[in-house]
Amino acid sequence: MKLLYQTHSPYARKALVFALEAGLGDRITVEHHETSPTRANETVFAENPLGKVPILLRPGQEPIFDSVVICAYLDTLHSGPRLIPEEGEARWRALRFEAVAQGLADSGIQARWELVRRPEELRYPPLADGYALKLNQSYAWLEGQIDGNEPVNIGHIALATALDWLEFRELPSFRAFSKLSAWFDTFTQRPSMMATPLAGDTQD
Ligand SMILES: N[C@@H](CCC(=O)N[C@@H](CS)C(=O)NCC(=O)O)C(=O)O
Repeated sequence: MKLLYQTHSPYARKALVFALEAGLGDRITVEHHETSPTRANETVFAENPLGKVPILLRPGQEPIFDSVVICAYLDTLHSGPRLIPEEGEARWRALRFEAVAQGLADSGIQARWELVRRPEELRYPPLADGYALKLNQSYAWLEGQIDGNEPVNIGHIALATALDWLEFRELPSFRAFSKLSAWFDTFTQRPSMMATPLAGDTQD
C-alpha cells in the first residue's frame, strides 16, 4: 500500500503513527505531497475529490481517504489488540478524544490562515482569536480527561500528533496544562512518534 503523505501534516502523521503502532509499517510506502487549497495538487485530486492528504492507495482497490477512515481500515488489518476499541465506553471515549484531536488540528489550521497564511490585508483577527479559544478550551478539557494508564488507542495517537503539530507551528501552547504536557512528553518518546518527525513549510 502507498500512503500519500505530507511531512508537515498532523493528519497524515496520525495515519502513519497508527500504522506503525499496529505493526503495519512494512506494508506501507510513504510518498510526500504538498497540498493547499490555493495550489491544487493533481495527483492528490485524482484520488480524493477534496484534494487533501492523507490518502491510502491499495493495489487493485479504491483509495481510502481521511485519516479517520484510513485508521479504521488499518485497524482491520492486524491481529494485535484493536487501537479503536470495539465496544463499551472505551470505544466512545477513544473516538471522542479523536474528535477533539481532529478539532485541534482543524482549529490550528484555521488559526494559521488568519495569523500567517492569508495576505495581511485579508486577515480577520477576531477569527484568529475564536480559533485560539477553541484550542485553549480543548487543552483545559483534555487536562481533566487524560489518563496515562490507558492502553494506547486512536484517541491518543490523534491527540499526540495534533499537539506536536500545534507546537511545531508555534500556535497557542498547551504547556501550561501540566498533566497534558507530561502525557504528551511521554507519548512522543514512542518509536512511532520518533520515526515520523514533522518537517517543512506550507506551500500556498
Ligand atoms: N479531515 C482530514 C483533513 C486532511 C487535511 O486537511 N489535510 C491537509 C494537510 S494538513 C490538506 O491536504 N489540505 C489541503 C487542502 O485543504 O486543500 C483528515 O483527517 O485526513
